[in-house]
Amino acid sequence: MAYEIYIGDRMYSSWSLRGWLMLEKFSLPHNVHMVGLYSGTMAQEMAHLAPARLVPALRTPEGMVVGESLAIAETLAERHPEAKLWPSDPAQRAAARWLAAEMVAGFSSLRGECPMQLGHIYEGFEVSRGVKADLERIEALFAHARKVSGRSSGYLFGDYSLAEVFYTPVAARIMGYGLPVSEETRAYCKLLLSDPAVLKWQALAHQVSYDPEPYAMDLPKRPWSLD
Ligand SMILES: N[C@@H](CCC(=O)N[C@@H](CS)C(=O)NCC(=O)O)C(=O)O
Repeated sequence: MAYEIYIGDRMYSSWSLRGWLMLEKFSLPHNVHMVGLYSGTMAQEMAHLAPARLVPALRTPEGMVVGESLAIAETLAERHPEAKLWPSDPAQRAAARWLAAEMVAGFSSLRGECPMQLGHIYEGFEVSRGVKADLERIEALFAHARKVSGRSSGYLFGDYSLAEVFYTPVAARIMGYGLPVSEETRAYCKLLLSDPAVLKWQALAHQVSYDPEPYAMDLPKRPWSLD
């Protein structure tokens, strides 16, 4: 029996990426359903999942529908304790939940000004005060996570957890717009984005093209690379 995960796009939908990673990275069997995020058919294609109306949305093997990334994450973590979606240690688990919750609720400048895209690296992006403040906050949260876990590099809590799921699209924004962060944060972003699951997602993203390109910026760009 498999989960059904509804997503909208691979190149641009950060929430879709999170919803899929929660299943893919923890080896939870799933089928992917793509709905028309940019074609105007999404509402109709998701009507049977109401009141879920955004991507990602999850349907469990028994038919229960869950919307909202954090609710999906908690549902999966509760149903699959053996998969260790959250860290086992209570203090680390609390910190991981904090990071995920703050991601869902915050960083509005970064999210608004640097839409996730996995296609290319923009050059010359001018960092606003708001984006700078969001980056500083993200790095403060990473520092807190590392203090709690005692891990100075690699995944924040030692093993891959939902914290990584929630921050992978943040890493894509940092790398995709060449945003100024510490070497440690850059190394962490590269770790998240070189994950085989993310590379698989990114390769599939390139199979779809849009005209005009969503969220295109009038800036020079170069091919995607983590160098
Ligand atoms: N708070 C939601 C956000 C989900 C979300 O905004 N998804 C976007 C796609 S990235 C969406 O469905 N947009 C369609 C719309 O707003 O009509 C979550 O955590 O899952």
